[in-house]
Amino acid sequence: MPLHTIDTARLTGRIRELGEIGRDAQRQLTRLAGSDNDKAGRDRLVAWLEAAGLDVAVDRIGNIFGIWCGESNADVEPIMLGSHIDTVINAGIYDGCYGVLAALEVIETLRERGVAPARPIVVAAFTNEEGVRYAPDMLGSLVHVGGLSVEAALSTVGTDGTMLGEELERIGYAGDAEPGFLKPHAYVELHIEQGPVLEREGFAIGAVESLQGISWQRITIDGVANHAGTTPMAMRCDAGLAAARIGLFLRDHITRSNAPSVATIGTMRFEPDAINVIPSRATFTVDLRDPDEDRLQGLEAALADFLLRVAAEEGVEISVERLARFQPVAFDLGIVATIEASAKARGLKSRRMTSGAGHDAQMIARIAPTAMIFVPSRDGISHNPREHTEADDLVAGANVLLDVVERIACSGWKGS
Ligand code: HGY
Ligand code: MN
Ligand code: MN
Repeated sequence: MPLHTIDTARLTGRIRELGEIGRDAQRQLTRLAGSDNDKAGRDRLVAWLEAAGLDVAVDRIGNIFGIWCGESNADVEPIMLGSHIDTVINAGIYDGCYGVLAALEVIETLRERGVAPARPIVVAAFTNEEGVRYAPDMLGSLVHVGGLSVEAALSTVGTDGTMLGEELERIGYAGDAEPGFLKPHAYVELHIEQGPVLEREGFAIGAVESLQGISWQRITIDGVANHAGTTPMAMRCDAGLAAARIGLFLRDHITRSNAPSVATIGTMRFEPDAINVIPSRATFTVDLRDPDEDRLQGLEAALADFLLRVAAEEGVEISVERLARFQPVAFDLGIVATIEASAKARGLKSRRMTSGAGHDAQMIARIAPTAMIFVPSRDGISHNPREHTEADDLVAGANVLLDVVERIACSGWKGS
């Protein structure tokens, strides 16, 4: 099979161009799901998909699909590629976008090389993968696989009080296709690693065989506002101090357990939020992850026990709201082996690995053979404007995706 190669300038040019959409006066890039910036990014992607001659469909949760049937039978289950183009706050330009644009690049390259796949090939851009404005994350792909009803998803209220369904209507991406209307024969997602492993160990390609479990909670602590100067420490019901103890507990508990678990308090809000008032309320989120489901449950249980202890010791009330909970996922080892074979044929060093980040692939794995391809992240940085992957690595990953698609789409591959 000839080793085709994608068009480097077209792929890297589009990544840069999409990366310019949604920047503020300080050049910070933010395209939260359902926002005007998200619309602008979506519009640009749809224009590229249409210019490439793909049929574009949008479903009721706003998932965008670019469909290339070629000479294949439109009723045959497609190969689905893709990721997301919504971002976190003050984001980099590669997270998600690289996978969607590389998927489009693969289709255009196959067509330019006159390859006639036996199956349709679909580019998917799933809604609200990041989950920053609306929880849970991977919302669009979760609805696609039937893990959440589209009605429940559309009525999700965001951190800003908006409703996802209304925002999708407002930006013109409340589509009419029924979620899940496309059941893939296989799904392959190309993504930056967003961690330090590939760069540190000198690998060009990650053949991702699994993805860790995720637990998101919002914790609200109610104490008693009081004077910062007159209230003796022993008399305080300090919601802020209780929150600080919980952060320290998580770090120390994980350090002691010597496990690969991770815990993040990414958002924190005090009320009344005044320098000389003991906080009456602290509201914050806890993101827990672990590749092992039992260990993740153990971590959740240890946190729940500590919340009871802190409530009693600090004289505060604590309530917890579940925002997301996804178990670890194992990917299709047949596709993983195809990724490794492509890397080898191209002289690229690859290693198997698990994903620390959540991805749409972890949802699609529920309905089809699925795997991921990673490329290195410089300094292991992501969810940060310093996020960067070298062009050679971007091209290498896209070429491996090209090979895997050709192998699956043109060879009657049946999965492992
Ligand atoms: O949270 C995650 O891992 C992903 O970026 N949504
Ligand atoms: Mn991502
Ligand atoms: Mn992300």
